[in-house]
Order: sequence, then structure tokens, then C-alpha cells
Amino acid sequence: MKKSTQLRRMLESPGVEFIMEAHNGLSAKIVEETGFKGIWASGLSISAALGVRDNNEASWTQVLEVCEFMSDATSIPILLDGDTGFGNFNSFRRLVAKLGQRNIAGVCIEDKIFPKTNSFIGGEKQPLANIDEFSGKIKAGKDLQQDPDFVIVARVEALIAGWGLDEAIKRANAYANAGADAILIHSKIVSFDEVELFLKHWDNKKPVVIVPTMYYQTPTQKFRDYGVSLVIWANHTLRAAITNMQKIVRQIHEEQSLINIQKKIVPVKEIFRIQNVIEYKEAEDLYLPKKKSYKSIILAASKGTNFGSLTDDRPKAMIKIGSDTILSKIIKTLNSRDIKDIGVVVGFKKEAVNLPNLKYIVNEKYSQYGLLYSIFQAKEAFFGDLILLFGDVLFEEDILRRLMINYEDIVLAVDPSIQYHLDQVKDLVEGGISYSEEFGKDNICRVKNIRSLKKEEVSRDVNGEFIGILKLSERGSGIFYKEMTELEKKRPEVLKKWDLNDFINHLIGKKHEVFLEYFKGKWKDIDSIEDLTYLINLQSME
Ligand code: SPV
Ligand code: MG
Repeated sequence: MKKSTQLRRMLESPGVEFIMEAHNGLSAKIVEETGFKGIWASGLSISAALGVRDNNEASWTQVLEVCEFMSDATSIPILLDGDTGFGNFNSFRRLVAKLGQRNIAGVCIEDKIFPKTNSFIGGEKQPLANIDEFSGKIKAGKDLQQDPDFVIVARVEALIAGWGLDEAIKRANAYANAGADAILIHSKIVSFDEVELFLKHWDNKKPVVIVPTMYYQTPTQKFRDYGVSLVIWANHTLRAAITNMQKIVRQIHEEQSLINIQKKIVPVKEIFRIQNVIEYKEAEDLYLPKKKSYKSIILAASKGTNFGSLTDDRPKAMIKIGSDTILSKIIKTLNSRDIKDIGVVVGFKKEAVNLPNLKYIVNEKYSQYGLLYSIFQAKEAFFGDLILLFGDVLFEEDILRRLMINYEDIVLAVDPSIQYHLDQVKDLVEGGISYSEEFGKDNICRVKNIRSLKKEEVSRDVNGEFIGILKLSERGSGIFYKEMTELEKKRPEVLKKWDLNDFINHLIGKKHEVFLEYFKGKWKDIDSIEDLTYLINLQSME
């Protein structure tokens, strides 16, 4: 739905609606993410954020530019505080034209004289516009607007200027007759009384908009009872920002250190999320020539339990599903993302792993030592971007695609829904946040630990199952290389004993950041004959 139509519906719907102040692209995004259906582009806040006063010190094109950033950054309607329209009827209709071009849903103008002063600063001394002149201004805007749903709100300053209720009603009537879509009745007293009186007399001839900054103690139910259409929370985003900026900046100044404030502010990553950095990565992936060439290491040295005679003469990765082996299916998926440099760590029945175009790395000790030792045999591959995989997991290309554009250095693919069968042991991950389907969440977070657990050992802290696919950036594979070689030198017994989980926890313990990305479904590990039968049946249905 067009933004203008959304705003019009908010005004014309029977209940009360709320819009929240924003003053730049960032605050506009925060307002939208929070769930508000509309934005008040406040003159006070925009000017303050630009470091100037609310006296038309910012030119109207400068305000427009801020508004354009806000509009581009969001999908909900913006009602711009157009002050007095920045001049006469002619200036105002140019503003209306430009707002329409920029997909701003509506504008509010107040019946004061350009250049205005904020209504809360000596409001009673400010001259009001001539009624006919201001009505002509509204009409000029309405005549010019291309989009029939574009909203013009006329703001009555008669109460602020101390002219009383009759003058306010007179003006509201004139502006409604001139074509205003709604009336904003403004007040600077601390009670709702004068606005209430206005609402009683006005009797909803046109939708009414209010700004309860000064009468903030009024319960919202009162606004409902009197049929207010739209409430503007006019400057609270900026005030919240100022509160926190002052507090944090002061503390950094006093302490000459960041140690105590780190936990009080959002991480840098939160900025990236709000900026939608991930979309940029995806676009790079789509439009730039592929310069990053990922390598892959597949761990296929073990025999695999639970497969009976199927693994008498071959490792699990070479079991067939239809005409393909598990391993060749994995390789096809890697190839589909242009990963051609593929190493396979083999051990059990190594001669049975005979697919072309692979680099073979032999782990003779596959039956004695743990998985980390297998990984270490491929240590020469740990440079540049790398995907490390278990050889018994089938997965969709999308998991690879997303991991490859993930900007963190060490990332585990994790499924938030854990499906146990029989008495399996699963690699379960505790993350900083749990999976969310909410809009805007990128489902990437830090890993706290990873443990192999049986079903009965699972605690509430667990957020998902590691699916056996791990992405390393150039830096990430460097960390793996360095830490593995250090273990080999200093704790060779540990290198032989550990599995991948132990090593990941070791990295976390050494303050390396390990992340997870949640993927729901889109993969299948093959742990039993049942898994195999399921996949074979699936394949025969395709
Ligand atoms: C603004 O937010 O800029 C307004 C509302 O115009 S007020 O500050 O209350 O005048
Ligand atoms: Mg204003």
C-alpha cells in the first residue's frame, strides 16, 4: 500500500493511532523496527540534530534532504512537520511537489509567520497567520498534490498564542473548508483541558491530531474517549538519544577509558544490522565478479557406526543414495557455489573414496584419534576462505550462500530445531541470542559453547544443533591454523584427543569470537539406516 494511503487510513480509521518522532535515517529505522505505523519528522528534532534552532535556520531543502533519507530508510509513512510551509502559498506548493516526488506521505503546516519559533518558546507572543492567507496556502497545496492520498494537516496555534477556543474553532473550520485533511490542535498547557474542550466543540468534523508533549500525564484512554485520530509522540526519540549521549560521553570523558561503557551501549554489530549490511553482501555476491574463491575440506575418515554391512568396504561418505554417493552429492552442492578446490580427509577404506578432482589427505590414525586430529591433517588448507564440512551431511546450496556472505570470521551453521531420535548424541550450541523469525533479525550471534549431549542432558540454555558446516574467513582459517599448530607443539596429546567441539570451546576460551548463523531445515545428517531410507525414498519420489 502506498505510504500516503497508509497515513490517510490511520487518520480516517475509527480508533486512535500513534506516530513517533524521528530526525534522521537511523532514528526513522528504529521507529519502524519498533512497530510504529508512522513517523513524525519533527522540525524541532531535525533542526536540533543538525545543530541549529527551530527557527527555520535549516533551509527547507535541507529539511527535505533529511526527510528523503528517512523515507528511503523506511517503509512506513512520514508526516513532515512543514512549519509554516517555508514562505507563502507558492513556497508551500513547491514543498508539496517535492514531498510527493520523495514518497513522503504528508505534511503538517502551522498558522504562524515565517520564520517561525518553536511553539514552546514564548508561544503566546508569536503572531498568527491571517486566516485567509493560510487557507489559501492549504488550497494551493491541495490543488497541486499529484497523489490524491497525500495528506495535508493544518495546525491551529490559536490556543498556544492565547487566543482562546473560539478562535481555534474558527480557524479549524476555515482550514477544513480550504481542504485540510486533518486538524492538529496544539496546546502547551500541562493539562488536557483546553484540547478536550476543543474536541468537544469540534465534534470530529475532520480527524484531529494532537501532540501531548506538555500534557504527557494524560492517560491515553482519554484521547480514545474523545475520538482523537492521531497522537504524535513528538520529540522523545531525540530526547532519549540526548539523555544517553550525555551520559556515555561524560563517562568516557571522565574515565578516559572504554572499559566501563562497553556493556552499556550497543555493539558495533548492531549498527551493521540496522544498516542492513547483509543486503550489501548479498548484492556483492550477485553483481561483482567472484573474486573470493572458497576452498572446502570434507571430513570423511571415519567408518561411521549404525550402518552394518553397508560400511564393510567403504566409509559412510561413500554410501549410495540412488546413483550418487553422499560425498558426490556434497561435492555437487559445493560446485554449485563455485567451490572447486575440495580436499577430503580419508582414513577408513581410503581406496574406496575415488571421486575425481579432489585432493586427498590421509589420516592413518582415524580409529585412534579424535576429529581434531583429522582436521589437523589438512592444516595446509587453512588459509583463505574455507568451508569445513562433515562428510555425512546433505544440505541446500542456500546454507552455503548465506555462510559465504556472513561477515564474521568463524561461523557455525546451527539449526534452532533439534530433532533427536533414538539415543543420539548431538552437538548442541549455546548462543548469545535465540533464533527469531521477527522481521529484521539476521539470526547471527556469538557462540558461548558447544557440547555433545544426549537428549536427557539438554538444558534450556541450548539454542540449536551444529549441523556440521563451518565457515572460516581468511582470518578465521588463520586462527584455526595458529591454534592447531600451537596445540601440536605444546599439548600434542590434546590435539589427538579432542573433537571439534573441544577445539571450538578452546578458541572461545582464548577470546576468539566464534559466531553461529541459524538455519531452519534445509539440511539432513545421515546417522542411521532410517536416515538413509528416508533420503532414498525422497529421491525416488522426485
Ligand atoms: C515539532 O516536533 O517540531 C513540533 C511539535 O512542531 S512542537 O515542538 O510541540 O511544536
Ligand atoms: Mg515543529
